[in-house]
Amino acid sequence: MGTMGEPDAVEVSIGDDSVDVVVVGAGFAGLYALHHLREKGLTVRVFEAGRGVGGTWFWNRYPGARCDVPSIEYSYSFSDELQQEWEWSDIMPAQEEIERYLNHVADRFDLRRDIMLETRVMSATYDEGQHRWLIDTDQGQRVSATFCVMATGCLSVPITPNIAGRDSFEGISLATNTWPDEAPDLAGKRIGVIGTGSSGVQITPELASIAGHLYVFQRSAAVAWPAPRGPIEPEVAAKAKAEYAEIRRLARASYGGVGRFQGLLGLSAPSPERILEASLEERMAKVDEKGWSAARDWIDVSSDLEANAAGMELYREMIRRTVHDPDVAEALSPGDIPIGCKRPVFCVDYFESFNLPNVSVVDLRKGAIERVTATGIQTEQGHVALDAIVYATGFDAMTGALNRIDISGRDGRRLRDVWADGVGALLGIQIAGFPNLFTITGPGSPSVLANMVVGTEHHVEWIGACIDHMRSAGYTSVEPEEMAQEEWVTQVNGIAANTMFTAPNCNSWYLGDNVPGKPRVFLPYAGGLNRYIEHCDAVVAAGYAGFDFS
Ligand code: NA7
Repeated sequence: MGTMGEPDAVEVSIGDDSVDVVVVGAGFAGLYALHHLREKGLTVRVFEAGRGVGGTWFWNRYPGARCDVPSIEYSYSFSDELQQEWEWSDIMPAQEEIERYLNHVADRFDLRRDIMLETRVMSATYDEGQHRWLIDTDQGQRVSATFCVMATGCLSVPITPNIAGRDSFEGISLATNTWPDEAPDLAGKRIGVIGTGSSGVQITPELASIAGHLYVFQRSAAVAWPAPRGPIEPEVAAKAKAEYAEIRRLARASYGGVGRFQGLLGLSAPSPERILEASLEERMAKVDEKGWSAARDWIDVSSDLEANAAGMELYREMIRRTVHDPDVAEALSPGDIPIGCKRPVFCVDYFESFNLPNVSVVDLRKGAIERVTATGIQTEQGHVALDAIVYATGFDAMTGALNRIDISGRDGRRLRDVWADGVGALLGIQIAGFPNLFTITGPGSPSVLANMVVGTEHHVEWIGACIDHMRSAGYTSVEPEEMAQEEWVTQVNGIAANTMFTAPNCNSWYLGDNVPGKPRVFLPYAGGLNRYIEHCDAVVAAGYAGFDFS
């Protein structure tokens, strides 16, 4: 195997320009789709824009990049040999380890011969007469396929914030989501990080350890939960290998696709106590006992806004206990957004970084960024002179990667236009009007609310079974019935309506708030991976109810 990002040269079988399946993307989803569908005897071609396989784990190679799901659970289940032979070293895997794992998978299952790297799919057009998709790439290829599987990822389109003067900066500009293989040396430099989502929070301690001075430009204070890190104990790894079947079963039977190791995420069920019935002393006693997780350890925090605000006060108390300077603690404290609105961030040494003399927070709630200058960042509060700016500003989530491709379905309808009026997909797997096009972890599926590996494996297997069904019954095309899709979208919206995800004061990338002009709708299915899988199984048992075959 090659080193990170440099796979050995392989012969790619460009072969025939007509295949059974085109898969777009070679991350977790695309690699498994290739393997699984190839095992069924289908011819598969994968196109991947990156220089290497790995998707998210290829692009996000910034210092500190790490998964927030335990490694033992953030791994493929489809091959027992693979899970027995692979050794995870860290409890929560770092980017480098996951990228190495995915390169191993590509080699072990001989996947590379069907993957065209550095090839971006520009358009996908359904030829109704032929019942085939025509896929065009930026390298000038045109391939026709019976099925098109979009394994394009949920967080794969970086956002370039529209900050005036961005290009005028004369120092080093970097982005976490497109971090170069060989980044310039930042040691001793004055560095500004913009953004305090997972990426900004993860890179902060790393940059703090090398910067002359680090300025963290914070628009919304992160709700970041210190989480366990470090090596996996050998006994834990050995036990996991012996019990993988049960670990996988529990994952699919859980809300978030993490079963056995839920405790590591602080996702265990809260105590049955209600914070609104507890005295201040009782609340503080819980902070003394449970630390950060005290804020969430009440049954009513996730369902009642007043209780949620009381939980947030305990969270702020933990910040005050961790950050020495009271003004800095106040600056790092979330305002009135609810716990559970934005995606939780897991962190190590994030708050502690602000106790270092070379780290400052620039609280943009007191005055926004006005522009980037040649020498730094001008905010309404003043100018900060910088040698480097790191953008940790996020992604056009869920729909961005699909809308970036010019997808035309039946009757020439374009996905971008269809979704401009409202995003719809049945089960997050297929879209009405786009026959034989499958989306892996698309909008309306649990996707980013659950362990992505479990979600992608489930979708790939569902798609494989659907194709088997079509082949055995002699069908040439499948697509959702409009009515069934509408009902599913209504169900997805209804579930989200009763959660903190859509509470007042909540803005998040789940809702598309971070992309100017994006329709505001909660995109993932919030009913739990377990319930979702049960629903998908019921659809199949009812003869693919809601799907139209011809
Ligand atoms: P996120 O979670 O979308 O975070 C982006 C951050 O950047 C967030 O704090 C934003 O503030 C901030 N942001 C974005 N644009 C600006 C501008 N123009 N000015 C100031 N601040 C800005 O992206 P990540 O890459 O950290 O994480 C994405 C997911 O990847 C994560 O949830 C994990 O699932 C893995 P805001 O909150 O919008 O006020």
